[in-house]
Amino acid sequence: MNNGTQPIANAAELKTAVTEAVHAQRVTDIHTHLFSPPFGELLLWGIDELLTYHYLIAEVFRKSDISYQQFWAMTKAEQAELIWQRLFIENSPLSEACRGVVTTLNELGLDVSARNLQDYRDYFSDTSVEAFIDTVFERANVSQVVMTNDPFDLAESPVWASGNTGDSRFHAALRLDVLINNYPETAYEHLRGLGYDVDATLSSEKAHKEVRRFLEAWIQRMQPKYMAVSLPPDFRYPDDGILGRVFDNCILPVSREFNVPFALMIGVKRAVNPQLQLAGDGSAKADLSSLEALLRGHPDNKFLVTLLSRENQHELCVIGRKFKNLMIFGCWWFMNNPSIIEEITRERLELLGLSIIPQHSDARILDQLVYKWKHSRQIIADVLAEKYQTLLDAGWCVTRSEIARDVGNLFGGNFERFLQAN
Ligand code: RAT
Ligand code: ZN
Repeated sequence: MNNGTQPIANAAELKTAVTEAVHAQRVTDIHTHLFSPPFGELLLWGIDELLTYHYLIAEVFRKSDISYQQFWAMTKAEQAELIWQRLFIENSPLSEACRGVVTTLNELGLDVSARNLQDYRDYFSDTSVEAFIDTVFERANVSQVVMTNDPFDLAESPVWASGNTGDSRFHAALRLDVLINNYPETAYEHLRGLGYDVDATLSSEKAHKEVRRFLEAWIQRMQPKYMAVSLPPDFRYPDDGILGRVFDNCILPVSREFNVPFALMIGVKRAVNPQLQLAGDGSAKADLSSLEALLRGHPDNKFLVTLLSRENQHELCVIGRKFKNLMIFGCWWFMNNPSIIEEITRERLELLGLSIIPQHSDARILDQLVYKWKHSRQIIADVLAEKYQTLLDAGWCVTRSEIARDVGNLFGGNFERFLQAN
């Protein structure tokens, strides 16, 4: 009997070994929009939230005559019923976001063949959020998740002020979109209101020092795994505007000093169709020479990067080969579809080997951890099996314990080591 240290003998054994290793591996989910229970209503869960996920809202307008105005005037329950009717009953739920709802309900033990929305609602109303967190983490085989925490969001601040963020499986990420992308409109007044002596264009030494003081205070409070921002495709660096000044004089020095990496999520075109609200964002190809300049100019800073355009993915892998201060992660948002995950994962393994974080969930609704990880695990296992097979074909030996080691690194070890590295 192979106890894990003997070479795997053939293709069938390899396929089973890889699939088992990938499914057995607990995951650190490095980017979600989930919250621990003390954040109250910010933590979304349950069937009506699942059905009104913004990915599904975008889809329902394509299959219904409802106007934007009518839709937004509905209650959440009514919106969920419309989406259920149009996208699951009157059409087969083939899209990835629709399939995700089916997988989730099925994995939770609900009867998806009955197609009875009320039964699903009853299931959730009989469960407490704490119990449901345990159920979901167990089914998804997720050990910890990283939240997205906005220091400018007044709904979050009382929890941070209380010092009690509850469940220790939820970690913080200090999200800086408002500071970087909305400084004149929002961040400036907010900072002044808190007593930070900043100016409107962030031009003085004094203002830079004040923003650093703000960031340091939040790092102490949140103990974030990283700082993060989403950026448009026309993001440029170096930059002589506010973005450049925030990067160079505030975030990058603090990131270095506190050893908290900076995560860049590049390629989002916000509000392409504002009528769709959160569902109205689009994507476009970015100019990655700016990313190269950032990595080259700041070799002592650590960057986590994910991109929204399929066209950028190969170039990003090449950049990864040049800069060890870059950790590539996840298949973000419009990339989080089976055909694209498969392509990107294969591309990354071929160019970067095992030095990547192949996936994050981006779950906005707790239940989604179940399907996002089930779907991704399947694809990652298939691609890995194919890659190990090519090694076997070349005469190399692999053991089950080596596969478990590699999978452990992909699903958590690489992230931890990147955070620890100096
Ligand atoms: O994937 C999403 O749900 C998007 O709406 C965004 O939240 C994106 O992931 C982001 O973090 O900006
Ligand atoms: Zn996100």
